[in-house]
Amino acid sequence: MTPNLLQADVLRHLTFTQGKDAPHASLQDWRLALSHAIRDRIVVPWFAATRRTWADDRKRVCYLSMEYLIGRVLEDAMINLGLYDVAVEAMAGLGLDLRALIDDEPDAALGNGGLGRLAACFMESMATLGCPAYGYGIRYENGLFRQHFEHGRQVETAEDWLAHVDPWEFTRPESAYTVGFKGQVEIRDGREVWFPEETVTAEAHDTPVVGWQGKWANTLRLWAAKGTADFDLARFNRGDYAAAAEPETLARTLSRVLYPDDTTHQGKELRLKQEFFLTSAALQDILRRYLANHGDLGALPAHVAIQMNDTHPAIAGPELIRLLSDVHGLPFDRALEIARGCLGFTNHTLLPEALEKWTMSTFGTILPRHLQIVERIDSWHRRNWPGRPHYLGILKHGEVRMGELAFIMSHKVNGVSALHSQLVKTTLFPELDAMHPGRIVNQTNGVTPRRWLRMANRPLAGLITRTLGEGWEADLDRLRGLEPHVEDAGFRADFAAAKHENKVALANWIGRETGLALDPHAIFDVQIKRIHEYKRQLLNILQTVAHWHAIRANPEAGWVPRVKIFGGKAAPGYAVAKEIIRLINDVAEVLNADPVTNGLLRVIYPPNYNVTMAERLIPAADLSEQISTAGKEASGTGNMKFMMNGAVTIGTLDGANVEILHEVGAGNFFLFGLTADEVARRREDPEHARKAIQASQPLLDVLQMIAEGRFSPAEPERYHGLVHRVWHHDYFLVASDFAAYHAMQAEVDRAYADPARWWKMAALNTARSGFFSSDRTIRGYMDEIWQTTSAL
Ligand code: 26Y
Repeated sequence: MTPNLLQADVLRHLTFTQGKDAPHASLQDWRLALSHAIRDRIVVPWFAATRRTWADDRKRVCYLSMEYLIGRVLEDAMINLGLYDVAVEAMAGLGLDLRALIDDEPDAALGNGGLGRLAACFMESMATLGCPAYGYGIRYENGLFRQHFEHGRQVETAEDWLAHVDPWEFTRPESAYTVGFKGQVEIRDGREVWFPEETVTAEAHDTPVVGWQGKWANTLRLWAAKGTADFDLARFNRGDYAAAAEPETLARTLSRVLYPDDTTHQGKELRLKQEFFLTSAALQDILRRYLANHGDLGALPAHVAIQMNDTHPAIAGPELIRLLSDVHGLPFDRALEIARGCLGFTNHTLLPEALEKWTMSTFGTILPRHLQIVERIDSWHRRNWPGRPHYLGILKHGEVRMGELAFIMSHKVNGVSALHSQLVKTTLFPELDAMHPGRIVNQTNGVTPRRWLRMANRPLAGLITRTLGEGWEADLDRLRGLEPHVEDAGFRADFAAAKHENKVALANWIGRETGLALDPHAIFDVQIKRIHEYKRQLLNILQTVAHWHAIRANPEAGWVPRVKIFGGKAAPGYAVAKEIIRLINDVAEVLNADPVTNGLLRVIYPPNYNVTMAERLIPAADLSEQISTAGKEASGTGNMKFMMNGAVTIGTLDGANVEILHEVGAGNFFLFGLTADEVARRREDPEHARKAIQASQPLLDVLQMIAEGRFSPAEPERYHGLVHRVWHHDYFLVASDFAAYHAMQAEVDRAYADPARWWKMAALNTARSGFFSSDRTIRGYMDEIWQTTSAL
């Protein structure tokens, strides 16, 4: 591919796909034309991969996920195809700046946070590894809401990524399935038959996902909901226009919006319908494809592995049984065994509020046949494991418990970090683990180094290639080869220069966005993730205030300048998280306006954190904040991205931090805080918070200042509730971990003030991050859960 050839392709698409003449083309027209030209190049390996999979009759992975947090596609696709430099030249030849075109693309934000971003990294790694796979999801018209701040408060507005054309998708009106809801079950010819009362059509939209160097491509198949009932022409002719369109409108609500909660399950009917919509369409698609060249459904598990991304698609168990038995005539027990042979379940959270449960009445109304099947699964399980404790079961207290259902219907259940998998065994499913030893396994999460290092951090990626040669992107353990170089002052200077370049770029962007000037020599200290009490942004902001207070008391004490950067959204209904957002913004306003301190400490909270913003922030970070209450963060994946990009972690022994610490070594990680066991014990003391506050003068001062309205002078009592919570309902142990965190932050300052020490730590973080490539994770799933091999 030469720049001239690409240019010709772009002009052809501008003319014949966009229908635009170059002199009248907008930036968006050019972006779409370039995207189509790039997509053409993906189609070649995509077809080849599909043909190969069919020809070899290979086992396929079907990944079922309610969320895919993809971000932008164009740059990633160009990098994986090796066309980035060609594109720079091609577009320059047309008088266009490639960067501007890349920045014109909206983020595909079909996810809330970690779970959705993990699914996106997995899709890329499966394509890189040549693991034949389909990702199944929902084509939400409105992805995760946009966030802006009004007087410091989060305000949500609808996101509309599909308002403009999505150039990456292929619409497949011919691949459509009917999905039913409600209605009755009747016996016909001795078999249960479900007669749904409502039906919708699931229409497939395919996006090819290309792997590193374009050797393989898989499909992300997203379902859009459409009405099945014919448009009511009679009503329309009578002038009843709205009613005529009603069935269509109702159906479309199914793929209208992404639920913006990631921790509180609310039992909403529409959510259950969305989950069934995704799952049923995917399973029908899987069976259709299988039956196209196989007759024996008994061999299904040898040909498809179906992975449930958390419990959200856990209705897959009963639905697969229904399709196999009610539709294809297999006996129930046989159908159950086949389904279990195909299904795997990944758990992503220990928080009880996030575990899905449906009242039997909601469940039975929407999915009457599935409720019967769930009852049979539950009694099958009780029969076969007679020692099962009476309090255990899928159906308990009038509820359907999706965690138990997913567990029982899977041949493997996995957690997402070593600690988390251990806690899944001991706290979430201890009885089921004892009944089914070996079913729970661990697959520590990972992230794709193509997007998160090669693409997001060109300066560092360039240094790595100059030092190690080409090809490390698909063999990340090779980063270990950097280790000997960290003793070399010249290499450390190069490493620091790459970081500095990213910090300057970030400072410029923040300057443009917020008007605030940042000192790129300061420590860039970053906490970006969903806002949640357990993630403890509150601990961070309280410590920031303590630090400010200390600087004010003694401004000439030789402080190391710091920029505190926050990013993240709160679920719209999560009041405490929203108060924390407001507090961060209020504190920022006071601190950034303080002439005594603002050369030494700044607080920045750019609104609307998303994948693209993460790509700007992570490469520029010196310090990665991973400070959750131990035992609460299943894994974390941001922590891995920071490590790869040469940021040092300040963190607790939680989630994958444990493994990061193990890889990087204690000398290169700022560890503090209670362990998961200690957390549990500390909570037993009802006075834990009061004692911790009274033992720490800085914390006492900070809480006092906030309670007095120092950061909310117009409304001094604004944070009384929040401060009261820390004193009296500190479930997440902010107070108990404060002193250790505060002390460790001082240690960070000392380390940063010694450049030889700091840059060695930073470089070792990159050098030892190879384990956290999602390629390693996917290989683990392929070997231990899916029993599939690479087609490459
Ligand atoms: C049912 C609904 C309330 C719900 C929706 C989304 C429940 C949970 C979620 C999302 C959970 C999630 O994102 N969990 C995160 O998964 C990451 C990938 O495994 C982990 O790294 C991270 O620790 C975990 O919080």
